[in-house]
Amino acid sequence: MSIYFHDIPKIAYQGPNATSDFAYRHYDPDRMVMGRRLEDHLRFAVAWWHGFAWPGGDPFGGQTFERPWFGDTMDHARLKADAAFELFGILGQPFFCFHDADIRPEGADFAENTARLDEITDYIGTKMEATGTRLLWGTANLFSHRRYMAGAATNPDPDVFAFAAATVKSCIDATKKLGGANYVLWGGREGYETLLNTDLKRERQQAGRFLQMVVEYARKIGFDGTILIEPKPQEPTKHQYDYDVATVYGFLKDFGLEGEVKVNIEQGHAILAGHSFEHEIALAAALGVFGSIDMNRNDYQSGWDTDQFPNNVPEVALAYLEILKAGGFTTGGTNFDAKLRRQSLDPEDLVLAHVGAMDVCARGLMAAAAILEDGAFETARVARYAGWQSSNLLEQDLESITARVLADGINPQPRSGRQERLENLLNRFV
Ligand code: XLS
Ligand code: NI
Ligand code: NI
Repeated sequence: MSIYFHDIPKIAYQGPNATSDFAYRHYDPDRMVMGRRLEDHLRFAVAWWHGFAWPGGDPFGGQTFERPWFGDTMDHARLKADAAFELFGILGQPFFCFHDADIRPEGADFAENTARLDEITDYIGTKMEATGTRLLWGTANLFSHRRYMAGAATNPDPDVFAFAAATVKSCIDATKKLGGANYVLWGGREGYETLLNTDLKRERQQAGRFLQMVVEYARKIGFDGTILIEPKPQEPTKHQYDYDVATVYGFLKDFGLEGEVKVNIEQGHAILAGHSFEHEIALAAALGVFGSIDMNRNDYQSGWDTDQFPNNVPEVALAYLEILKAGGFTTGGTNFDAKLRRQSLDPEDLVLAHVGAMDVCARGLMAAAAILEDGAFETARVARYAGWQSSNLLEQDLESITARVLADGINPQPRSGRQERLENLLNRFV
């Protein structure tokens, strides 16, 4: 029986000339690309929070969406889960992601929160078994409730640290119970508004010890998914400690966690940090910490984390190019941490947002694969660094190098970087 998405058909691949809105034009899950099914390359996930919990508010006005599951009882939570799995059945994407606060109503205290989380994850688990939809990652919402306004792990009040730690434990338990492939930590309130009231050094220590506890517990209970930090420079906090991939890597090194924790990189967060998405992915891959992505873009005029569905194939292609170069996803995937615009009231808006996004990503990934299979960029890159192939400079020191510069009369001649040629070449693929 349909809960919400009445009359919307299951979406199937119909090819680029399909006439219906309710069709995939490019996302053919079974298509083989570089030896792997497209579905297994992309590993799409629907985000519970934007799709089912977000009411359509903005700073100037409240709820615009009217969903039958909005309310704070467990009956509402079950209805929400029913609607979510109805959407998953329509889209046929393999994964979803959730925060504890998305799937259960807030209780009076930690014990009630945990009991409700247990109850609703039993319910969701049954639906997962019946449908085959899997959990890409679970996470704890440590930023919405007022108790977290001054941070969770980095709070000046140790009771808040304790409540957050217990909550994360309950969410790792729930993620393990549902067979989650990853567990994510995003620290929206882990930062500060003003140094006038902040002990930055202490807060950083608290965050480091908190993450060590998370890793210790996950390993102890045999959670075999990947633990991921999601970097973001600001919003909601003015300055967040997990600024970008480079900052997170330094933090992981500092607390001995670089072999234990990877990153979940979000397109919009990369832009907020002054980077491109592909830069963040390439850096994470180079440092051995690439894990997963949140594929949602910002509005480039407002310059804020507007969480829009992707709609730009060339942009997306560059991201998947770096992912494929890094060997593709292992436990990670493509999570649409993206919400509708607040005027998009209808059930079909939610369906079509995902359909378009999945098609854009499929085109991007196939373009990236074609670029790699063609090999022209790799040939150009190898040629650019060719001089290093026969060089032992990095084993020398400043004095021996100086002697060689003098003896050999080394006098370097600049060569073109050929950027425009490569940009033209790229446009043949996207
Ligand atoms: C917010 C983040 C958040 C995380 C999960 O900007 O993107 O949605 O992905 O807590
Ligand atoms: Ni975000
Ligand atoms: Ni995100």
